[in-house]
Amino acid sequence: MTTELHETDPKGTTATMDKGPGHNYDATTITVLKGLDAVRRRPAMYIGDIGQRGLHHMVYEVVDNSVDEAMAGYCDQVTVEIGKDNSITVTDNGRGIPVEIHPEQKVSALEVVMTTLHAGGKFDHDSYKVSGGLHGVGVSVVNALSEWCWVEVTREGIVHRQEYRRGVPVEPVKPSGKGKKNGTKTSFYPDVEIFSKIEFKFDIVASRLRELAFLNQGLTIDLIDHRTDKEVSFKYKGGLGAFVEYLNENKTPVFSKPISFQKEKENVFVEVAIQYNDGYAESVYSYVNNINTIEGGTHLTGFRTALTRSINNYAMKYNLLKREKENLSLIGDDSREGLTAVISVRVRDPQFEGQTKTKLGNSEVKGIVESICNDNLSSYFEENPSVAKKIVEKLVMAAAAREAARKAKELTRRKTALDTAALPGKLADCSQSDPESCEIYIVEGDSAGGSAQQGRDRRYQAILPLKGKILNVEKARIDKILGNDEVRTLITAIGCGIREDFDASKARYHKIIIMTDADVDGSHIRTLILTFFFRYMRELIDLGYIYIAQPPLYRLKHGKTETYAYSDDERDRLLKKMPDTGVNIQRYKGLGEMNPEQLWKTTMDPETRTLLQVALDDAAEADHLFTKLMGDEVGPRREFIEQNAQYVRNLDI
Ligand code: 0RA
Repeated sequence: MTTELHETDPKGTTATMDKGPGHNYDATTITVLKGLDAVRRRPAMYIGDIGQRGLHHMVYEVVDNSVDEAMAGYCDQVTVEIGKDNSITVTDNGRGIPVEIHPEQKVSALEVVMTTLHAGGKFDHDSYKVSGGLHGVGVSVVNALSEWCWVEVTREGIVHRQEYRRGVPVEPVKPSGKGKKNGTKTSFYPDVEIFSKIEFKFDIVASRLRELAFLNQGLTIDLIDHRTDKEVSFKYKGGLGAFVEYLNENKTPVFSKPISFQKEKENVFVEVAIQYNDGYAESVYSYVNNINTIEGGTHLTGFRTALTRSINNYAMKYNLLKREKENLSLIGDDSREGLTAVISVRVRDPQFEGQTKTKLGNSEVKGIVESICNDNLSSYFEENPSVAKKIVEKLVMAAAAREAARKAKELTRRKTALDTAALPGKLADCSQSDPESCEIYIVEGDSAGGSAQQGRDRRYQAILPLKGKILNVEKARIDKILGNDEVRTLITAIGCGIREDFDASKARYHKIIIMTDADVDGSHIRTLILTFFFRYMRELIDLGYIYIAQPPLYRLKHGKTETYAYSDDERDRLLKKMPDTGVNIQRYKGLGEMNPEQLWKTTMDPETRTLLQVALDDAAEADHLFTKLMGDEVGPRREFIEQNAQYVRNLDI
């Protein structure tokens, strides 16, 4: 893979110039080529990375343009096809990208859109376009990073077509036939010179399309995978209400239909759906112009303030806050216990801030969202007193439990306040203390813990053995969670606190590696630990600190040579290279079967090990999955290993 294509070519033109016959290379063309060249030199700046994530961003970028057309009210059907060759084709029934000759650039507007950075929104001043964030970089970026690309626009009965090679037009836009329905069809094949591996994952694409269908009520999005003939169609008449029902699918809701409303005020369109369940976790997802704002922002703040306020107001008005003679008042945390909510806003000029540019900064949005939510929630509660009472009842219990939690938390806090003396006895800490170079292995069971402790490099590797299964945090309230020994040990060892005391900068290790057996039990324990991080230390996942160790499944021994296989495929491949007789195959059932040296060599040595980095590009989908996995049904848990694949990035260290 290479990203330094035109390193020796200062103008960035010659390498590609010969590929556009029929074009005169005036100043405009040179500018275009320079732009494309900039994208090809630094692809990660435009699409995030050149791995799996960036590859899938290419699809989202094209789809987003069609969804923009749907948001503008001109399109209700988008089809995404994954070709047998892993090419992508996106078709919509919108107005079609304009094809008229652009007055300044003297070429078709379509060509301008396809070859000029950030040209997408220029024709349409009134729409809610995205600026900043990872999406919205423009389809020209996809074009520049594609080996080939073509677009067919149907307008007024005529199909207009143009083809490109690595972003450079092959010919001017030409009529290529007749067509009845207006629309845009874009097809591309990502460039092997840019991307390390070109293989689209059905589940990853499907998750994003499902999310878009939830966020754009009534829009139909089809996904067809020609590699496997798998097809899905997403269309939700219920919009965000359906999204919340999906997130709560494996939970028990406190009332049956999500509360939902939508309203526009001062050019900000606000849509909200909420439902409480009998659990304790908060699952709130916020979006701005269809982008998941992982770090929240002014829209989320406005929503939270209004939620707490309107519930408190209702409860006070009807005198529902009395409990054992005490007059309680609900704080923000109480009002979000067991809450599942989605809030989506459309803002004309969104300002994104924060580490990952996923935090909405527009200050005017807070007040607008707050007032819309206050009005709608208050009248909903007045009109549905039985639902309102159920909510208050639940939250009053949360407030009472908060007191107990505070006491339990004091305990852990006091312990972390002291230094190493307070570290859990089971922790075999490393001798260095710079978090960036330190790692902690969370190991299932004492015997594997012993091997890991002997096999490790004690300078920078710490070992924490956990006994059996840790508490399922999905099913317990915070006071009980903090009462659990294994969980407390984990919190103290990592050192960054949880929830409102959480401070990622206090993490004592920047690699937190989960090492469990390669069997069903092991995967269950791994899921329990991941669920804990997901619910209580999410930022560590976002920062890329959480990893999964990959112990080998087999040892192949022939004479004195030992090799290890990490999958059935690898075992078969290795076996083919070995003599037919005298090969001893050992299947590892648990980490405990390896001696310290073997464990080091196969799983812990940074020179040779493979770690999977846990990545949550799609937190809502992960939430749905975790709930499903940790719920009462056993079936879904079995599929875990397979499904889990989409939440990890392969990382060879
Ligand atoms: C701006 C103006 C018009 C259409 C579009 C953008 C448009 C862009 C894309 C990208 C993918 N699909 C799309 N569909 C439409 C139309 C202006 C007009 O017809 O007056």
